[in-house]
Amino acid sequence: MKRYSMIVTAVTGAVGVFVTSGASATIIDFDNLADETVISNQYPEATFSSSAGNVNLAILHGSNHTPPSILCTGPAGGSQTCVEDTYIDFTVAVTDLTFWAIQANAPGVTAQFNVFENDTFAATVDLVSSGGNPNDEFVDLSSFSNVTRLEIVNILRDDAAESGIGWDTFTFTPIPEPATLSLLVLGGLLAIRHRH
Ligand SMILES: [Ca+2]
Ligand SMILES: [Ca+2]
Repeated sequence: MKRYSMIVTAVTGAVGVFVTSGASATIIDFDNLADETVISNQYPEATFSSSAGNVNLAILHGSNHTPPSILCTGPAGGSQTCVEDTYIDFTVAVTDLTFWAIQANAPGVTAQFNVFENDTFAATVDLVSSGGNPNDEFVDLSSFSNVTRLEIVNILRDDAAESGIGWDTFTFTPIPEPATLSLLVLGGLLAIRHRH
């Protein structure tokens, strides 16, 4: 009896730590990166990539949301254009995903988001911009759960009306991993056994 009690205490204690850390929101704002740094694997929660020959860059922009840096894309080794794809692979599936589209100046659908849940394509969501200058748009993908990948694609290529779109302040909550949930179940079983 005494041993079970100790195990239950240890297991529930560990689960408590995991659940607490898993439930808190993560914010990736690029503000710790020097101007024109290639964004790839600097953040343990997510890996950034782009289409062949292109990269994601942290650039100084004076973001209204988390200044001073935003994410902007462009050809590897070249200057930023902010019209290439951004792919984000989350280390642990996430929920409550939101972020900002920076300087979405042209009205209408000016980019699209391919959302993957549990490594499977779930839906394409349009960025519908109200347009104007300046104009940032809040992107709310919190209706999706277990998001493992986000693709930002089809950014409007119109130098006069749009001139690219940047991205900033990716906010999300990692979902506790299956190993943690197993611990939770184990803790529950031990607790039941303990009561008997
Ligand atoms: Ca920022
Ligand atoms: Ca723009």
